[in-house]
This record gives sequence, C-alpha cells and structure tokens, in this order.
Amino acid sequence: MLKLIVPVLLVVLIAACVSQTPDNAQQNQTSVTPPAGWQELPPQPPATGLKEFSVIIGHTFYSPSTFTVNKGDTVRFLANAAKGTGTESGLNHNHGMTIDAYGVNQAVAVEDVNNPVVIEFVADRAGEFTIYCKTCLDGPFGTNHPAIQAKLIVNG
Ligand SMILES: [Cu+2]
Repeated sequence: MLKLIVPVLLVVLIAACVSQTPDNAQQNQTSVTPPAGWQELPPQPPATGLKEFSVIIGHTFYSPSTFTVNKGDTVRFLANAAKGTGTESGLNHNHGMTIDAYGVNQAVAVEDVNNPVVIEFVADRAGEFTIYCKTCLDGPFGTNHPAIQAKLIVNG
C-alpha cells in the first residue's frame, strides 16, 4: 500500500508545482520591472579605506586578538603595552607587534593610551596572517616568553 501512496503523492506534488509555475513567473516578472531610468551598476569591489584599531599588548595576550580588513585597506594600529608590562613600569623587556608578510616589526613600550605607538601599512595581499611579538622573543625571555599571538584577516 505504501509503495503506491508515495508515487501518487509525488505526482500530486509535481502537478501542483507545475500548475503554479506560470502564475509565479508572471508575478516575479512584474515585481522586478525596473523603474524608468534605472541602470544596473557594475559589480563593486569591497569598500576600502582606513581601518584603525586600538590594541593593548600584555605579557600573555593581544587585545583584541583578531583584526579583519579588506584587501587594499590601510591598517592603522594604535598600540600600547598593557599597564605594568612596559619598560615604563620597570619591566625588563618590551612587547611589540610583528607581521612577517607585511614587514611589520615594531616594539611597543608605551602605556599611555593617549599617546600610542602608531603602526600603519596597506593590506595589499589577502589571507590570514599571524601577529606575534618578535620583540619579546628577541628580549631576555627569548622563546620562554609566552607565545602571544593575534590574527590579521585580509578579505580579498
Ligand atoms: Cu612579555
């Protein structure tokens, strides 16, 4: 019995769809008729511009730890060491931001959010790039320093 019902149901469903198609097509055509003078725009590239981020670098973290931009954007980090972690607080090493693919390698010793270290570059290649702290690794801790990392995502 079930073997018979399934094909019958399918036929009914298909018939219902087919019978509605002309109506739907007509409605759709009517609803998308462009107004007079309307022109279709060519595909637009993603908007590019300046993307500015305030970054705090701690002994064990970047905050925030993910930065997302579009290819072609100018990226500007306004970077500070977290309170108590820079040389201003007597700690014996600096922190910083390094992005190998973009040639960025900048120590960040200041702890004044009103006077940050400015790191700026054009994100001209798409992909995911690791931000790490070469300044820490080159300092007295060496590879024993916590491997602080963040991520730059450049959408192409
Ligand atoms: Cu550190």
